[in-house]
Amino acid sequence: MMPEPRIDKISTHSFILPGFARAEDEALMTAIKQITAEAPLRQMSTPRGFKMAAQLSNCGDYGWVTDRQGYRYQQTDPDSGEPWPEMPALFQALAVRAAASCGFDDFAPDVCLINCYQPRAGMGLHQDKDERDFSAPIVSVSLGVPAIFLFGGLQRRDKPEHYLLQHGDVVVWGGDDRLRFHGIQAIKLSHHPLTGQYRYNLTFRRAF
Ligand code: MD3
Ligand code: FE
Repeated sequence: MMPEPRIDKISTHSFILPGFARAEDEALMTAIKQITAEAPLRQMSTPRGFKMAAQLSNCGDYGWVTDRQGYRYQQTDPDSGEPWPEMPALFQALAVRAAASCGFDDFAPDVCLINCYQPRAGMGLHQDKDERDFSAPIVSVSLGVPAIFLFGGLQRRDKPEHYLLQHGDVVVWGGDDRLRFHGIQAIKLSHHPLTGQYRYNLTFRRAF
């Protein structure tokens, strides 16, 4: 029998699905390798001129980018001028299934941002607010070495809760939680058989 998928509700409209993507881990990593061969992972600069710790790339109709001009979504890779690689059907189906299992029907992601964290890399507290409307949820898939994610409130000063995200875990958040501050603590040095010392995170969004 298929195991019943577990859903940990961490807030009104936020959910952790432990191991939800595990059965597809090798196919997901193979696709990540193909995408990043076309659109390489790179450390982008923030508008203030700092390099982000995580390396990133995208697939889908749009990609999230940052440089001296600001944060935005665009249809082309700024390094090559080429369109971002297509979002694999496997990615799309996983994100839609995860969203639906948390009550978000008809999720139609047009972006998959790929983050790659090396040991000691993290991501400071921020909101995801570059999307045109906030009615769609966001789905995140964690692969490789574990990370502690910081789940804050709607104000930067709200004290964040800590959750461990492990290989294959999926997080879905939307509705009242869509604009919560969140971040990733610096990754500890460890090893995962599929990813080595790295953590990969896929975030599926509806940008436009
Ligand atoms: C947001 N990425 O790319 S996703 C990002 O793991 C980003 O790479 C992180 O934040 C990463 O913008 C975090 C996981 C996550 C989990 C719970 C949240 C994001 C959340 C709850 C509320 C808002
Ligand atoms: Fe974010």
